[in-house]
Amino acid sequence: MIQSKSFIIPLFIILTLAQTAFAESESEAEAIGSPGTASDVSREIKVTQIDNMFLPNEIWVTEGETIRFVVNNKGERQHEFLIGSMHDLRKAAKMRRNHPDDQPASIGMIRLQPGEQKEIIWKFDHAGEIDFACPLPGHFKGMRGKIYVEKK
Ligand SMILES: [Cu+2]
Repeated sequence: MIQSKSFIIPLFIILTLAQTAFAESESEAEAIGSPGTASDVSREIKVTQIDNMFLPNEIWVTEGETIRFVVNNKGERQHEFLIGSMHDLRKAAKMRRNHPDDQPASIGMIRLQPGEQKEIIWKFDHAGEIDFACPLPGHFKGMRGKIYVEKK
């Protein structure tokens, strides 16, 4: 009896911890929002890329808004625009450092050549702070920005 109890309790703790970890990663994914559809766009925001900075690098939106980001690369280098949690952005930056020849494609990411303009539509479901960056090697430190999602 005592033996089975001492087995069940640690198992319970492990399951609880696993559940908490899952819930956290799920809420983090939810918090950054998701790709939006053109028909839901409520506002357009222009973002300019230079070598190596975003203008603006602080953006305010309201919870529930779907934004069309019109991104212009006015620099002389290739840049990316990637929306995500700081954890995701760091991971992307590390990947690009380690595999510079890969052509990564992911949700919430666009890559622009000098002079190019591209769009990305994003829906902000939850209030909070979301990061964006250019994760390319040598750019990541300076090319960062924040999106503040304010409560409705
Ligand atoms: Cu860049």
